[in-house]
Amino acid sequence: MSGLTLAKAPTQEHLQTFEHRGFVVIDDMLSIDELDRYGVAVDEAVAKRTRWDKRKLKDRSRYEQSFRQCINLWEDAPTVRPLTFHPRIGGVAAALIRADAVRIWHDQALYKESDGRETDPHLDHDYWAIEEPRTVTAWIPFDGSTETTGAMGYVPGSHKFDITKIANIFTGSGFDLENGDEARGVAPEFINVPRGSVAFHHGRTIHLAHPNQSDRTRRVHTVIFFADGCTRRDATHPSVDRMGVPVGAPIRGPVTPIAWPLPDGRFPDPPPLPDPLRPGWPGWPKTSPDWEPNNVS
Ligand SMILES: O=C(O)CCC(=O)C(=O)O
Repeated sequence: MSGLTLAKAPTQEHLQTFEHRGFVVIDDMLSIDELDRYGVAVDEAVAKRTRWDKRKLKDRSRYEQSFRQCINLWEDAPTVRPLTFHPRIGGVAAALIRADAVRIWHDQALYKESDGRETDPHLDHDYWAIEEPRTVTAWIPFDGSTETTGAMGYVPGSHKFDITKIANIFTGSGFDLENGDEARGVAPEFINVPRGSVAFHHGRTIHLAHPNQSDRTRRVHTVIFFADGCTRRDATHPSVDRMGVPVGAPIRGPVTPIAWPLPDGRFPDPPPLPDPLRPGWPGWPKTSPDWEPNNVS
């Protein structure tokens, strides 16, 4: 931690950086005590969700070799809830996308194990069923991140590139930053995030991550926020399908509750489990082995 007091609001410089570059790292967001506590909470939640999966890294799909992905841990892990709905993080997210209130699209742990491969270049917004590009992800590394543990890289300004091509990292390898034109020839900037800091990226910013060449898992929790009032795009995604939100309607309901400001200062209650259950989502593991690879981010 670089400061004595925890950050409460983004500075003008943070806001401008996010506006122009599509990502910003904000220091001193979480105390050592919080990192320790929430780190254990997410470790336990990930272990519980993935206890069925005895496959070695090399036997998983290419996508799954980038990280273990567990979505909406806040729903089945009450100890994770205070992190997902942390007012300091939600408040910063709202300020960055200039929203009076933000909802969560979903949270997710992204645990890149030792030898985990790189995260392929992509932008998130096209994977979601949100019409308006008023979205931001908080990327929270419990141990910080370095070049060797799987640091994130961002293409500065790419949130304004109006990219129409969709990067499929679930079955393919994402954008080709060297030969493709999506990144407009702009090289990604890789960022080491100090412990206690949080990296925020816009939903349309191209990003990727290095492989994990260390002998420890890169333990990261992320929360995706969107401005309250955003509407459903004509696309399928559990976050809206579970609530039956019609196309064009505001995305409001118990799967995507208000994260900031918290109504009455209370954490939201979890919604009913998804039906059917699916890998990586609340209620998993399924007992039968007929799982399918995750195909949502
Ligand atoms: O943590 C990673 O390796 C990738 C993160 C990512 O793609 C995201 O948070 O949108």
